[in-house]
Amino acid sequence: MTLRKVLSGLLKANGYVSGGALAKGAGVSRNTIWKAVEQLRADGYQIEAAPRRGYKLISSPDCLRDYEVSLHLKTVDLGKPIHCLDRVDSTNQFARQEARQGAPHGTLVVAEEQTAGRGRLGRTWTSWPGASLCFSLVLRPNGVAPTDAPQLTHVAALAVARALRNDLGIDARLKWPNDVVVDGRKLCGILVEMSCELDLIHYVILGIGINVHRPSGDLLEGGLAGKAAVLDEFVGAPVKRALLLGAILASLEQCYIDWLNKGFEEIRREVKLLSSTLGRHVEVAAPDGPVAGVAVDIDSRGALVVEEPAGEFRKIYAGDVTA
Ligand code: BT5
Repeated sequence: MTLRKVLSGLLKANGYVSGGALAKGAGVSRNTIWKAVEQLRADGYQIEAAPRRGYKLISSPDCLRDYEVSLHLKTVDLGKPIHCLDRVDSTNQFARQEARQGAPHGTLVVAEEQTAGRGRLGRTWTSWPGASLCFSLVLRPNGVAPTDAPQLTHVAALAVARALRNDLGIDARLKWPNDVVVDGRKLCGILVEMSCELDLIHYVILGIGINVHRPSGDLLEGGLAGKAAVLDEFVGAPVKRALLLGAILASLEQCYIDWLNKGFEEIRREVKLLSSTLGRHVEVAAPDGPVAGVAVDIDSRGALVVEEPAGEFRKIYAGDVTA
């Protein structure tokens, strides 16, 4: 808490701020401020100290520590509480354990490194320590029917795309059902998992993985070469992951509340506008066999509607699209 308050004081000052003023703002002693500054320096913050002028923040590292993440939260529920982990098998797995033990709606789990990041259907999500943003949220959508929960994938994808478009000016598009793509390459994957009874959702775990920096070495080669996008390369400068996380959570909270209050229709309309799938000839690996045709719609339940060459319309609720 002290670190957060000191960092916040340094950021607000936008220049030098005295130790006395920081101490007053944080409600602690000047000695505690001195220790907090030393801790922040050890964590990679560059802080200048000058006699009679105080402290000045010169630069911040791209870190995902809880005090840095919480500083950029603009949400009411999402991100409260926060678990920032150095290393975990999968943030979705960790969040699920938390949810089972009663973690509240909005609980955020973010990790610097995932050792067993998951995609859908047992696939792997690859991430790189220091270069990726991987996080999961515990959601408790009270009153929503389990059959409507798959819409959350679209809600989340739209929220990520909106944040990237509005805050970073990136032409982010949505590839049905769970990818955010830029220039046809996958920048972000979304994994929605749910625990429910026939007519009651216990909780939903929403996991989001984003490639932010290009990993060092040849780590993006092999299977992901040419298929994965890296955010920095579209922004033209290194993106701070804590800031990005704050922007995505704000956007997500807005989309989520709209979805709860107004239903799926408005979200669906915007998803369709940003879709990179609609209007194209696609091949879909659907659970009951391959389907090929033109993707013509996303229906009121989030299913992809494909018009086959014979003129028949097929609704696909889950699958992988190759365009
Ligand atoms: C997804 O699955 O795209 C869901 C990814 C969700 C990852 C987040 S990270 C935080 C949370 N914790 C987890 O354990 N998971 C979530 P799917 O549509 O099945 O896509 C998986 C496929 O995407 C893989 O088979 C690869 O082809 C490709 N892929 C894997 N890593 C990638 C990356 N970093 N960038 C682009 N594509 C990737």
